[in-house]
Amino acid sequence: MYDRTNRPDIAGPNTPAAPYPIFSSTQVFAGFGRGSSDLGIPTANLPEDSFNKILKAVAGVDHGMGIYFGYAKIAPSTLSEREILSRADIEVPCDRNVEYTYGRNLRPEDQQVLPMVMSVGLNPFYHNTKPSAEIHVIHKFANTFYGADIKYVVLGHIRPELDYISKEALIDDINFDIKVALASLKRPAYAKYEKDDFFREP
Ligand code: RBF
Ligand code: MG
Repeated sequence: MYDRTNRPDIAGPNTPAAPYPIFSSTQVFAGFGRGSSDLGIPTANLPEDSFNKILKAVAGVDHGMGIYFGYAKIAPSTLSEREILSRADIEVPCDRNVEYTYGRNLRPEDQQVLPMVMSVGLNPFYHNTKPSAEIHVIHKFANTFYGADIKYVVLGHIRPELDYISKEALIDDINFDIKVALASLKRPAYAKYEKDDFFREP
């Protein structure tokens, strides 16, 4: 049983080991909006194939649904408006009013390679019926960026996905995940991915 009251400050070995690094490129779409409004921790929601890709990559080696860390880079969409609109899995139907800006108002500082924590699973606290993959980029963005491009590299696993007795307990654990991610990424064999060719302009 995972003990959330006695968590290590750092995750994984000193050098990323298989199946890491896991590289991926996709687009950001709108979720329920709970990350920002309910938790104060906004997440970039990814299409369902991103969830499948991570679970497949960690199958048999790691822990499946859970919390991961690495680096991410957000950029204005390179797709044409028509291509974006044809991707039904990016603009999921949701009842709230969401503005798709496709990352057009991202500032230069928002487009750097930034540390991230990633949640892959069913969000048991919210009783989601569909699995999801979402990334919280550890950075203060000025605007939302629905429809933007996102590139990310997953470098390790932090903990399994948990259910919680309160929202505050979930927020505490996410804040601890952020600390663990930052400490884990300080190690040179992890930090070097910030400069990886994968993140260079095409
Ligand atoms: N949801 C859960 O139900 N259980 C978790 O253990 C959990 N851990 C998370 C860890 C991180 C780093 C992040 C960014 C999210 C986590 N969530 C978890 C997902 C959270 O419920 C979700 O981001 C919001 O519901 C918005 O979609
Ligand atoms: Mg979200």
